[in-house]
Amino acid sequence: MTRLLRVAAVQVGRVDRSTPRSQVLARLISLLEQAARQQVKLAVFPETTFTTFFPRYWIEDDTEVASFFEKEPASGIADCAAVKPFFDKAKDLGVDVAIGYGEETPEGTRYNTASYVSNGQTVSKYRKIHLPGTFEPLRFLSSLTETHPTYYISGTFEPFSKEPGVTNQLEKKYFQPGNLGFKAFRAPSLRATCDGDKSPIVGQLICNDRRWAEGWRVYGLQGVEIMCIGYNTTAWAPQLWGIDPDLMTREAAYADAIFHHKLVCQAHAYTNSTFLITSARCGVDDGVHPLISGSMIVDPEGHIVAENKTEEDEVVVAEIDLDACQQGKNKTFAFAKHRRPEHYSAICDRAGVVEPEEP
Ligand code: CDT
Repeated sequence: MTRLLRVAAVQVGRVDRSTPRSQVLARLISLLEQAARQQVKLAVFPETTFTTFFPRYWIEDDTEVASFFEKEPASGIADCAAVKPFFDKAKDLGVDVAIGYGEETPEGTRYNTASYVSNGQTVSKYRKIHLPGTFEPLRFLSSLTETHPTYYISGTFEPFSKEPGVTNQLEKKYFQPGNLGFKAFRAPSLRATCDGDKSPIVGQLICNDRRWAEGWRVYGLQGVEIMCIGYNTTAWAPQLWGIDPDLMTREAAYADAIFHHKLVCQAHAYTNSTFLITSARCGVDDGVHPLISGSMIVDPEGHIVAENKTEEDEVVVAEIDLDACQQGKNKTFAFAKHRRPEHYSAICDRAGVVEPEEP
């Protein structure tokens, strides 16, 4: 039996700090229409899709910070006035969407969130758990190593002196860590369109989460078949990646960032026997902040079956057969037969490294 489904990784190009939401929405709606014309039933969009990737900026004015968040009503993001036209269009076209955005709850708590929305209803919501970066701008790093020892490597960095368009990564400042866990869910709307008797099992992660095996495995243990992951990955930020800017060109840094992106995506899709749809916000924001592309669809054997060709808005489409997940789930990664959780306790017991004693 085959369970065929047409899916898309929707890549979104340059969005500046000053780009109005209305302009972004018009582009997203056009991308939805392009996907629907290709009979796509599930379209995955990037992280913080409706705005630029604002955690790169040190912003003191909370009115500006707030402008990057959607005030999400209890009924879900599809009812949020500022972005409703996008979800109305997806509903009209019969396309399920997984999309990332800055969420502000009715109580005022802010998260880096992705919602899976079908027919105008939120089916599942994920809040980013691994928030990378710092609480304070990197130029203050050395003075903060004592107050925030968990997050800083000691030593001094002087990135501002080398790069005028320096990129911060202030997600710890702007977002609370996600509190919804790694919850897989069924997508019943896709059951009718893929030729099978079971609804696909779907999971969501956001950007930096894709580098951590832990979240993937929690989804793998729920039988996930389609992972949806949007991201904003800085293409040139030696102060973040720990690479000496004097030894590395921008081209080499970009290639390395793409290499690591593909390495983790393909490996984790393979070891959890799942398809992956992963979508970039890319381009050079404000003309000075480069983000990698690399939008792609990966199969459960870890192969890339479709990928982006540009650094701009683009719909990357593939027809996938969900039954291809069964080979890995039943053989190499038949978890119930081969896993040994009695030896994995350190993964849950601690966050940091405890080295063995010297003999
Ligand atoms: N958005 C996001 O999570 N970006 C991170 C950058 C890491 S910088 C240390 C990423 O993992 O791509």
